[in-house]
Amino acid sequence: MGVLNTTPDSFYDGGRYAAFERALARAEQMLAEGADILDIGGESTRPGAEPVPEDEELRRTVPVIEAIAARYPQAIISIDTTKSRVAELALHAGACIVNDISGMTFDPRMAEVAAQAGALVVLMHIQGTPRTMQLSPHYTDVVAEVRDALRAHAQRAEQAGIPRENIWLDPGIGFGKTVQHNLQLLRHLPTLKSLGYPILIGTSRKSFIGHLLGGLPPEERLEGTLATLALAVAWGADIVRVHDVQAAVRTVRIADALVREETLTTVHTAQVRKNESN
Ligand code: HH2
Repeated sequence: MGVLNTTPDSFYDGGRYAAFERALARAEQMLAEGADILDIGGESTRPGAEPVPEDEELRRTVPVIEAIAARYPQAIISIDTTKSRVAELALHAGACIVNDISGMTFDPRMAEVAAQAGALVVLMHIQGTPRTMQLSPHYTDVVAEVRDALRAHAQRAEQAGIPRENIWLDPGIGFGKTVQHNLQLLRHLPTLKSLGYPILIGTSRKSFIGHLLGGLPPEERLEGTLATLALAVAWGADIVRVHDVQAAVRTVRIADALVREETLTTVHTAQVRKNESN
């Protein structure tokens, strides 16, 4: 899953793809580099970020989704949002996945919108909100608490009419977690896998990598990111959300070949296509 933020302020690609033509060119490049999914976001969720008004998020995302869907019909498009209206219009414009960092808890209509559209959902764990999440993350047992929260998110989604096979889970690396919490969650991915859903991991260029490397900025966190991807795949991750598609594809293909008998990326792509309703 390649990240395409049409925001002015995302922590790594903010401002790079806010212009329409630049966003389209980036989409084309990521597809050429082997991305199966493009995740389009119009609101930064970096620590301390303030919410973006719905109209502005729509303005940033919907025209880009429409244009990508028209120009690259093979692209599988995901909308990275917590707002049901944004999800609804993005699905109408050609997206088929809703990636919700709140696990569909911030907006009470989100599950209904996703269910009605037949969308696949990514349900992520977050402690708090982007504005507050890094102030003082606290868990007694981070792995058990995130597992239980993700199980509850999946159950709520199924009760709202989203079929089990349309649900992916994500522990939310960096979302209300210390460096140690992130490391524990990655190390214990098999515990999250035991819930029985595909697992998505988003470590790309995040601050725990910079921290572990003595304070490197986002621009210098590629190798660290690739190390997390290889191990995440070995520990059971099914989808990785990344800024650097070519490097990530090469890394996970080798990791996959070493630890798995089939390339699950292909399986999931087929699954999303099958579920696609628009
Ligand atoms: N991370 C970010 C945004 N969305 N979605 C999922 N499912 N998992 C993640 O780990 C995840 C996510 C943060 O990264 P980015 O989009 O690059 O930054 P920003 O929130 O500043 O736009």
